Amino acid sequence: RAGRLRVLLDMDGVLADFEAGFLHRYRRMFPAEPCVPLSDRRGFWVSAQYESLKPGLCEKAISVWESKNFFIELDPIPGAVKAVKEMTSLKNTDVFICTSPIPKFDHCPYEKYAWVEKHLGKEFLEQIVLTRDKTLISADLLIDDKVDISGVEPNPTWEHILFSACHNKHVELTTPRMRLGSWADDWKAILDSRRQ
Ligand code: DGP
Repeated sequence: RAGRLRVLLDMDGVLADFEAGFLHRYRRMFPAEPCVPLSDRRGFWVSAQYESLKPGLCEKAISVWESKNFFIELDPIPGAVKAVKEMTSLKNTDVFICTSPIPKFDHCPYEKYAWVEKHLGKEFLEQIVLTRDKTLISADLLIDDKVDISGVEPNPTWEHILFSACHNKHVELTTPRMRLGSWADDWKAILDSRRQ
């Protein structure tokens, strides 16, 4: 596949709105407990911030994304569906979804496939990569909202583009790392910068 650009897209926080979906369901499940408004979110780990708000909230937070229908009901991030379809139709471009399922497997992996079928279509089921270690997957670009992506491979082939999210907006990136602020930004220019 020489001359082709391979792009990995993270799912939660990049295609599916995990943070808004979490807050909405958490408030429904635990109306008497304090919560973190999205504007106050800091750090990738939702459970850690909730635990520091009040001891015991870590378990409650985890029970939210472990609940049935959590992942399938996530709304798409604005502009994501259109961007993925456009990206897929570009010449010499292979697009994959690279996502880490939670270890509790009752609902999450199934619902992630169902979400992709619902929002991107049956054909896109071929493009899904489920892995807990994204450093193993080779590509030119990985668009992901997690600041630190590490694993057993010390030198992943991809360049990580940080997708902006409520929890990483305030993180200062060491150059030359790149950010994609939203799907309204010029993601095509970022792809083109990696083409030979
Ligand atoms: P990723 O593919 O790297 O975007 O993984 C996202 C998953 O991480 C998502 O399904 C939910 C999970 N996640 C988010 N916050 C927490 C947390 O605080 N604890 C745990 N265990 N998982 C979390």
